[in-house]
Amino acid sequence: MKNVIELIREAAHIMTSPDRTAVSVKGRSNFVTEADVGVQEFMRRGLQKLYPDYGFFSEEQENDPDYSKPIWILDPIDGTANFITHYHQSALSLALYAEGKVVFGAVYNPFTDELFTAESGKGAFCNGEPIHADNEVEMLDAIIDLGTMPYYKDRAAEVGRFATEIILRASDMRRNGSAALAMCYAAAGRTAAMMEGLLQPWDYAAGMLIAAEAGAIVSDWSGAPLDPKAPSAVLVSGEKVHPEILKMIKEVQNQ
Ligand code: 2AM
Ligand code: CA
Repeated sequence: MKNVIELIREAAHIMTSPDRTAVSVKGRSNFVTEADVGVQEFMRRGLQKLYPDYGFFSEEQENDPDYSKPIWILDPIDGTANFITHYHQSALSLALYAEGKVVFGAVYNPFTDELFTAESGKGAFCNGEPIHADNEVEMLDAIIDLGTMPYYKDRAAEVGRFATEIILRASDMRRNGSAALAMCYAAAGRTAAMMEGLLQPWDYAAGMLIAAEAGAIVSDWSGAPLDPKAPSAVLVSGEKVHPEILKMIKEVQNQ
């Protein structure tokens, strides 16, 4: 996948070049910039050249995915709101889905120059160094990244209840703003877990492989495995906190 990594790094220049943050709005708290489209088109053309037979599924285009052959799943910029405000927590997220599972994932933040990668069965890496989830941390000491689903305002009160319970039961809460990076940070043990109530395949397809290969537990909010073909709630966590977080989710949803 060396050629794909090179392509990703090249595409990410579009994110770091000035004057690319011109915004159009897809919905409330849901943005798209010139750079989103620029990165997508660069990747689409590049991947098409390298792998002419593979499909291409991406956030900023109409999709009619055919999962019977290998297909790329791209979020050209995950963390677009961060991108617009120069918060520097935004990443290109690319997964390859083949024969029923994600076989390759890469999440690249050009602002920190951190590249998270995984191939199935071969471990997970940040800039070539192996990463591991924190499978020892207990709930009391856990730092948990809670995605706030800002585009689903009807779920704001639920997010508030989760924030309260995280602060009470764990050590503290974080909110990165890029789901893909939040998954990689949990994969690298920088947080004990990340959770968000509804994400799209392009948000989590790469992160789910990176996290699993780093030894994290990856599931939806009922504890079931994730299916990268469909929108889902996402939980990535260390082993010890996983049952505690599933219990918290059940309790908050029954409140
Ligand atoms: P984006 O920056 O690519 O839009 C923020 O909580 C996280 O949710 C980000 O990773 C963001 O990705 C993603 N997101 C934004 N809009 C979304 C939507 N309508 N459905 C699901 N996820 C979304
Ligand atoms: Ca995006």
